[in-house]
Amino acid sequence: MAASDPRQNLDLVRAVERIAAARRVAAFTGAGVSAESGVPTFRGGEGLWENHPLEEVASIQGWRRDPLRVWRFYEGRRGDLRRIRPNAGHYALAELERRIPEFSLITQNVDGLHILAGSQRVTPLHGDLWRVRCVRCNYAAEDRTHPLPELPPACPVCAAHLRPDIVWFGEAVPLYAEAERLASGADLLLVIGTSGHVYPAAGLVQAGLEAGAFMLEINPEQTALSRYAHLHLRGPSGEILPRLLEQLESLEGQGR
Ligand code: BJW
Ligand code: ZN
Repeated sequence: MAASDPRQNLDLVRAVERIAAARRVAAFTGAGVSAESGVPTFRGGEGLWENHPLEEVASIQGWRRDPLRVWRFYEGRRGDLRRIRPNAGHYALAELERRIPEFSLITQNVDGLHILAGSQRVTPLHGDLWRVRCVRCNYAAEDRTHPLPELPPACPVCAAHLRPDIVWFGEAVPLYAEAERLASGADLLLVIGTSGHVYPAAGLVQAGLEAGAFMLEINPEQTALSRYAHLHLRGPSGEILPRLLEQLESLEGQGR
């Protein structure tokens, strides 16, 4: 987003005014928000899945077929993540949460970067790369050990396999009802860095719109959700979100 483009600057001002006027804001993020931290997105040129067929490493069928292969894939992801830090977009969202009393963040990302940046009200819709859970009993825990001493790891309670605590294709999304409550209670929905291809997550946008929310999309590309956006700020979230925050601060400084 070029700083000198007058139409885009006008859109930025409109977006800031919406944020300043909103009572309840729900941000809905996807892989794009972490792209500038160096986390590959799922779809498109450098898509994460190019070397790993999606259905083999992120589906319950793939897990049943070959748990070791799935764990090797997730160990690679966990290893990469140890070197990765939140970017300016994550920090701007954490700051927005501090400024807006009713602000919630629903993320499809499993990288934990929103929490690391300081966001507190986070609903991790598709799970968490740093959590494991037992396939047999109720054991579930955070485990940041890397590399894990054995793959697949064994449950300390019942010795069955532990799996990554991630929502795979074909699995129910346990936090969906909570996320839907947040999206449909918002008067402003920020949709950031998601292609909108994966359901039921993308259905949150519909839920928010049906309840009357204004939808602001931040994405360098057109997406499956763009046609529902009232306003689309086209550009990387690591640049746009800090600019929104900066302008919000100056608007508040003017006593508005
Ligand atoms: C930037 C940027 C920058 C780039 N700044 N932006 C047919 C139709 C509809 C649905 C289905 C169907 N067939 C099957 C389904 C269901 C299926 C589904 O949706 N499939 C579709 C792919 C077709 N969904 C499921 O299976 C879900 N469960 C379910 O439906 O359960 C039913 C059930 C009920 C009861 C009992 C049992 C079952 C579960 C879905 C789980 C998804 N999990 C994954 C992988 C696990 C996580 C992991 O290992 O990492 O989650 S899939 C993957 O996609 C990941 C993501 O969270 C998710 C969304 O991707 P996201 O975030 O949108 O990333 P990208 O790469 O797609 O987009 C990146 C965007 O960023 C782009 O727009 C870029 O332009 C942008 N960008 N740089 C801002 N700097
Ligand atoms: Zn167990």
